[in-house]
Amino acid sequence: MQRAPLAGISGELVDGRSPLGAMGYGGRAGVAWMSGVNAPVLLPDEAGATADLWLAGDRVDAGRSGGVHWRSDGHWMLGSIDLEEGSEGLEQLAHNAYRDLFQALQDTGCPHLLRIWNYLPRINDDGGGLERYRQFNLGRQQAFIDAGHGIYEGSPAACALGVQRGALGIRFLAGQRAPLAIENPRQVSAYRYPSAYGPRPPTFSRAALADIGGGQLALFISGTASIVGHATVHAGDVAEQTRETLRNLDAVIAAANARCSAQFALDALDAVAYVRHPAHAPLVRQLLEDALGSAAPTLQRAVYLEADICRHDLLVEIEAHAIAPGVLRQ
Ligand code: 3EB
Repeated sequence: MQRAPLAGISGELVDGRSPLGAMGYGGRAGVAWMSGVNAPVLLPDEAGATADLWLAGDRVDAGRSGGVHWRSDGHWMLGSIDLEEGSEGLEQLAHNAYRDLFQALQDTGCPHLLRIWNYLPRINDDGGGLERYRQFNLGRQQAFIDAGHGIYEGSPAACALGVQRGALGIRFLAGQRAPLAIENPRQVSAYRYPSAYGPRPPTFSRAALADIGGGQLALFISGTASIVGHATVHAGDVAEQTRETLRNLDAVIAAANARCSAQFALDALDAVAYVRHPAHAPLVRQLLEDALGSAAPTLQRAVYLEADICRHDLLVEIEAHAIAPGVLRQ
């Protein structure tokens, strides 16, 4: 399996292995980036299935910045944080994690965040009067403010999923140029959610569009769910939630296409579908097939993971990325 690597590449990928690393799921040897994230793979059951993001470079440095382990080729940086929760609580833990994340950006000379994956233990549990996801949002936003980073337009693309147990796990990709942040016209920007969803809103953009060199653009689509405006729609109905999620993905892809010469498409993505209930995975896959056709690359490559979604009434969330030739329209 070979994927278009991000910029600054020289040399071939051999057996799918790159010097910098890969992000993917499926447990194939050499694709360990997301391992340690406690979100079980539900489908497909064949070994080797992944939704990969490959990076490669000439010379790769590895290092640590506080709790962050990173690898960087000088152009791109992949970072990884796993913090066990002690008595400090999730708000403080998230604050610490993101403080170190911003330090890693400085240490590696890759100041711009493109994409963040957040995995929170017991995301929907009560954390002493406030849901744990809302505690996380407090600590995350404060760390952005402390780092002098904006908390509205220009926030990185992200997802935030719940795992049953283990450490707070964060994976991220940074680079040397700021990506173009994309919002979804069907949805209120998450960083403008009203306080009914928590005292501080989440800090992410709906997607990020980045020039990765070599005439290629990368589109990173944040976790996307059955939210219209700021409200959850189709509570309790996984089928309708999946269809609404596909409409949201279509809309954010159209918004991205309006900002570049590339034509990204719903049926040609590397996607990860998270389902709250493992028994729903076959139905979600069937609905993707009904919508996209069985030959669609998105369907062929999709990986289905078990995870809790950041609102208790959401049953499914889909994140994706794609690479296509093109240039940005600023
Ligand atoms: C939503 O649209 C669903 O907190 O980083 C999606 C993507 C969601 C990212 C985050 C949360 C996050 O609000 C949840």
